[in-house]
Amino acid sequence: MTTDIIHVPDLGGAETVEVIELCVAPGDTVELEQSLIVLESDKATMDVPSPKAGIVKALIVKEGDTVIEGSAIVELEAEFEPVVEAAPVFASEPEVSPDATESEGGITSKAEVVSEPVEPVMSEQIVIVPDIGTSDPVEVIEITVSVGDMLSEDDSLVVVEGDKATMDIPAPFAGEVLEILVEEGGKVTTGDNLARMMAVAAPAQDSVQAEEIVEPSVITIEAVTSPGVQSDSEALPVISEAQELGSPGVELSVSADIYAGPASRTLARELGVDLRKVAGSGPRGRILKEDLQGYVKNAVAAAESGQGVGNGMASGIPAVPDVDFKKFGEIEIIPLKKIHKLTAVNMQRSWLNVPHVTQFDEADITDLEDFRASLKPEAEKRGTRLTPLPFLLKACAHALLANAEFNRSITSDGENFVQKKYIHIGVAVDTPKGLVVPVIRDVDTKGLWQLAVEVNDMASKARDGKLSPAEMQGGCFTISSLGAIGGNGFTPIVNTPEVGILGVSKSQIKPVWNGSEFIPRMMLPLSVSYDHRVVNGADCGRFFTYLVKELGDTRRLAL
Ligand code: CAO
Repeated sequence: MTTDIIHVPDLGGAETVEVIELCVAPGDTVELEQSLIVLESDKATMDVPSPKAGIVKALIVKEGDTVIEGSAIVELEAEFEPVVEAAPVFASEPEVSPDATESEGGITSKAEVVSEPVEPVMSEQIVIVPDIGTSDPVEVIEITVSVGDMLSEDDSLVVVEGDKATMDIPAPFAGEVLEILVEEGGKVTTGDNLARMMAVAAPAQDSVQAEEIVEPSVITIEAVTSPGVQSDSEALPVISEAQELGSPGVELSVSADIYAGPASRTLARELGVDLRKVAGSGPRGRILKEDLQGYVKNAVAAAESGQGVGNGMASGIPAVPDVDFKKFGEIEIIPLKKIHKLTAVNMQRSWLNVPHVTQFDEADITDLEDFRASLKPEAEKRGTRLTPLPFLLKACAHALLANAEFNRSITSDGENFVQKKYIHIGVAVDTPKGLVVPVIRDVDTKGLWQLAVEVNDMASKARDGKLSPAEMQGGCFTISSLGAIGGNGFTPIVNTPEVGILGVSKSQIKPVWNGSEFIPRMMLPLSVSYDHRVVNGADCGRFFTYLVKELGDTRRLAL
């Protein structure tokens, strides 16, 4: 037995990465190459496999930590002498001696029978688009790697989307990405060049030559199913064509736009869980092992209580029946994009878990609008736009500071409130791809001009699809403004685990009674939805009255 410290291996170009999942706990027995932790950079997710079998003595990192190549991650009591000092994340398998036999101690392992680490053979390869089951060009909707990334075999290279399906094209071998030969938004078809890679292969298995063109061996295809058409062959032409062609490399598998790491996928296979039905609670909706465990727990509870698993969330709510709409007229099937699916999951999760109440009020923003109009020339000079939104952000920050119960979250076990001492506010942005919520940080410490610049920057980045996950995390409260679009009021859904959300509708001039006469005032209709487990109607009344007062007196916003 030896005690070893396992370090973060070569990160393939990434400088810092986040620990997003711990796959083991102290006391766990791990096998060679079993995942220890999962790391995520802004470009890729990678498992760190154990370079040896043994028992985990201690975890040196925790979820959310940022690490670099060489950082210590796990203390491991190895069962036997290591084969390699630290297995790289995407290393090829160590060579196994052909005459490997069971040892006297009864332990059979690759580690025992190999005496020397094997130098990988490198060869340059062009990866081409495999048989995608259709002759129509498909769109590259996501490039999941960057030049310099080290990939394992089957790691996703790009995601392509045809009319009826989304496909993940994985690396056909482990190696380094040297060049990406396609662009996001570009069209490709079977046989097109996709990427240039430096393949890493163990000599014994190495059957490819430099510059040889190889096809990815596996592609995963998501069947797009829709109500009433699951049994209709027309609905799945990509898959059925591929199957008819007998394409050996095509494997119907878990959807490419299911965001889950290898450890969760393995567990899902073991448990027989369809990952499409599991809501991910990790960053960017990533499905964690806990999500799978929760799903199975709920499914068992629902089955035992005789309830259905109607909507796939084990809620016991009867499922909406499938309808064959074709019976009633012409239809078109439009597959949901990943962002729509994530929004749907988040909305449903909040709607089902959070007891929502919505209250309404109006703010008199006549003076605010006069002040804003007077600042327009300066805004132009500064090269920015000053809409009502920065004022709303500032007013919400003040209302949150004065009503701290709105700046809380409730823990999932219902035992504690988490009181936040910072004021980060999300702004819902409507983009051509769907709804996203960038978060403006420390709103209470910023002036109107800075907020205007940040809102405009965030909204542009959101529309260009350039927001990083970090820029969409950490919100305490959200503003959803439909003011530029119209409407008198709406009931926004809380962006859980936040407690409240402000809905902003279109301002208009209304007659307001001042005690002796009606006078025209610019009134802004507002709604606040909140989690009734955390705050009650009186709390919201106080929060809302405070907010409306702030908006009615711009001098207060300067305080
Ligand atoms: N009443 C009247 N006019 C309003 C207004 C309101 N409440 N809010 C904004 N406006 C005006 C602005 O002042 C601007 O006009 P001027 O240039 O003359 O000043 C115009 O409407 C356009 O504003 P905008 O929409 O470009 O900018 P914004 O700061 O108000 O909003 C953003 C930015 C990102 C919030 C918005 O573009 C957006 O995406 N809104 C949709 C959010 C959404 O979809 N929410 C629903 C989520 S739940 O499905």
